[in-house]
Amino acid sequence: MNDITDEDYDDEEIILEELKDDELVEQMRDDLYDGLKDEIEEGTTILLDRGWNAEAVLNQVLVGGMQIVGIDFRDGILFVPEVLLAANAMKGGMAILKPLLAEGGIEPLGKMVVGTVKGDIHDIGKNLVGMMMEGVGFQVVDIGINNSVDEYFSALEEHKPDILGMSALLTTTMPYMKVVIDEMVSQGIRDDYVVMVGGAPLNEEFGEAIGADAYCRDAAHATDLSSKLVHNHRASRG
Ligand code: B1M
Repeated sequence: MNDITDEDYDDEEIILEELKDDELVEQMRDDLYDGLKDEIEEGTTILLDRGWNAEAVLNQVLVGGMQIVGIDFRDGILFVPEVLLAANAMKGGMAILKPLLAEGGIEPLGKMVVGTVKGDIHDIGKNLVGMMMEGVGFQVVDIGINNSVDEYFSALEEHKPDILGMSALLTTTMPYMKVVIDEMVSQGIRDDYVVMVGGAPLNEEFGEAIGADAYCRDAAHATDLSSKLVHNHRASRG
């Protein structure tokens, strides 16, 4: 007689360590979707132990998984509480990857103040940009979310960075980037900084229209551009 019931199957525990790499990646994407932070941390550690590099774990597992969450959020399949749990799980994995992504840097190439604009609390992309910038050797001052013009200006005054980085994920908050840049122009400080902007709803035309030096479609693009922009900016100022 077979004593195994449906409940036994439901309760069957998945041992992440026993999965092959491709199965583990699939499982971690499911776990991210379900907001299981402990499992994401464990899976991240397993992949690193198996020789995966931090960027591959970040892009193939965490960012890839978050894209699926984004699509289902857009389509009304997931709601804010579930997305928050997924974001929290992603942050757990990112915290493990952060020191490894930062290892690439030798001496600071420059300094960046980065923050999400007023009215906007999305910070995963901004955090990722900060981590990747640290990874290529920039010193990063992260001023968090929901930043007003005054808060950006205080940070510029205090930290005197080469780059001001602004992030926005909402079509309703992205215009605030122009408010900040316009105020920089009025105060005569616009040319003291390289201004980089990014976030899912932005594009190249928007970046140009608001007077930013660069629109960055993703964190890798931000790191690619930043050294060149800072170099040119310093050269132009003698
Ligand atoms: Co929000 N949300 N959300 N959300 N959320 C979006 C952005 C949305 C597109 C979802 C959707 O409908 N498909 C939609 C915006 C629609 C629009 O404006 N057109 C949306 C909405 C509507 C909302 C709320 C209004 C929902 C509500 O309450 N009804 C609300 C707004 C709250 C507020 O900010 N005032 C809200 C809330 C939330 C959560 C709190 C639940 C959570 C945020 C958690 C957190 O960040 N701590 C959340 C999330 C997670 C998302 C999605 C699903 C994922 C965003 C993300 O983290 N992506 C998002 C859907 C989506 O984008 N697919 C969505 C992963 C991240 C790595 O990518 O942030 O694009 P991203 O960053 C990239 C690039 O854009 C770029 O590099 C990064 C890395 O490669 N980049 C920069 C970003 N900033 C940069 C700065 C740079 C350079 C590059 O230089 C300085």
